[in-house]
Amino acid sequence: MSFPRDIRSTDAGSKSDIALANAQISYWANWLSRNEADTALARLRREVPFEQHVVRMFGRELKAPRLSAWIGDPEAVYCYSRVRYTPMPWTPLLSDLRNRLNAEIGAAFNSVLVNYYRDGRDSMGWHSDDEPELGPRPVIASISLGTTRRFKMKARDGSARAFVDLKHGSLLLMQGATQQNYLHAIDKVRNAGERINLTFRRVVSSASASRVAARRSNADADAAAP
Ligand SMILES: O=C(O)CCC(=O)C(=O)O
Ligand SMILES: [Mn+2]
Repeated sequence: MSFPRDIRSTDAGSKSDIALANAQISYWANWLSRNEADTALARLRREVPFEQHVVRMFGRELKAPRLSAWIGDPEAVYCYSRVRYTPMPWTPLLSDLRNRLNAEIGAAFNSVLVNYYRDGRDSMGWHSDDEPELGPRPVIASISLGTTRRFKMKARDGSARAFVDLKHGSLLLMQGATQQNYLHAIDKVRNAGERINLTFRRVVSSASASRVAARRSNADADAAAP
């Protein structure tokens, strides 16, 4: 599937900057048209080989409270919760989205973490996308599909909190010092339908990520708690 520019419903006015000190965050509510978003959600559910990643903590193995897939160029190796993930190959749809983002944002994404929240019991604990292999000041482009979920942010120093409700077809772009200064999370909620989130990233080195892996484990320990 391709997304020719002329069938998109996005208008430049739909971009909004989120005013948070020491962060650089923009949001496009309708980055994908309704049709594109519907098609993408249906195809990703069918085409992406989701797995339930295991997170290791305190000598125990727990299942992450969501399904995930790590997809990217062969060199984009990623470490999460002390597990090393070799990327699975791009699907045509994910490759199209990557190319479109790279062209529009001027980024060079080489990978995407696909998360599937089956319902409101699936979640993600507080963390930031600051794995060493993403380098300093990473650019993260997050596309949401399906049920709207609340993306919460809090400053590491406690000085600010904010949230954005990420709707079907939206794009959230985080860059600059955002990951350095803020954590983010998706809480469990009652009665939510399914949702897929894509976070496009650029892995610049496959440095050992044990420091962050430990922090991520703690985040998932919170999220996995009943
Ligand atoms: O589901 C979301 O909107 C956030 C996902 C996320 O933070 C991540 O994949 O690192
Ligand atoms: Mn994240």
